Amino acid sequence: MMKRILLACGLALGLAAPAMAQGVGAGIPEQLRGAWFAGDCADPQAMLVMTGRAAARIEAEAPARLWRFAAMREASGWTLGTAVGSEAPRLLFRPAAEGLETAEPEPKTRDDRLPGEVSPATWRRCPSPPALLVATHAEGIAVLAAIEHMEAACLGSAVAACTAAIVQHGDVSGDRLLSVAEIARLARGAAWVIAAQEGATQDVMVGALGVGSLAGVLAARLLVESMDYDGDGRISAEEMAVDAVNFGRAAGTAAGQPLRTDGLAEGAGLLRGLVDGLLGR
Ligand SMILES: [Ca+2]
Repeated sequence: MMKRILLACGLALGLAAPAMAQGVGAGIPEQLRGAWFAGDCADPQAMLVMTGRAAARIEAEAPARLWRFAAMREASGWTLGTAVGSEAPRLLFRPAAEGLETAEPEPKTRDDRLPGEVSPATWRRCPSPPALLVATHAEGIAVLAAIEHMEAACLGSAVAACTAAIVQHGDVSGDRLLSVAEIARLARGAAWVIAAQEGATQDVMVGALGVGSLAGVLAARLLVESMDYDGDGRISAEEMAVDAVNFGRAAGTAAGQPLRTDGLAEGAGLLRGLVDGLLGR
């Protein structure tokens, strides 16, 4: 049953548990959020996207980087963000005349010596960034932001509040239900976030989106089929929470025999990448 609840609550990522949100305070200042570009706006060398508590750096050739900040504080005139992950990667950022400056300190640089021997990168706003860049990354960025909202709502909250937040932030059409397409969008966005987290190059990210797209639609269909109790083709927050709300009251029966679960596990496997997380598991 817990697995089911996890599936229900799991339209998030097997990244970090959201328990670390506590260290970022109000997060990245509003005026620094959004997309920034390095170089010429017509053909930028790199894009940096800042959300409430994450930064994603996408480059034409070099591997992508994604910092999901667990802690944020002032350091020598910069904001120092420390991200989740085994190496706790750090990113320094501050407003600058042109827009934004960032620096990625060497892992060995002590906090009291920041920024150390690195030259900062300068970022600017571009009123109309290249359409291909926008088309490739817009959905992933939107889902990254939605996941932050879901994590914030799910942290330490009851399952019903968590599922309500998943529906609220995954719902595109405004009917307060999740359709196959809306769940598939979350899956594609999750594939983007995972690719960025794993340091994929842009080419690889585009490929991952293709694969994620296919797997995402299958996983979304499976999820809808498995939880759409009223048969309207969409999932409500209540449908997601049904087992959790009745948790502890299901006594079961000794009759019958276990059904084959291989296929189920495989289907669930598609969702695994989306699953671990929102309830901090
Ligand atoms: Ca909807």
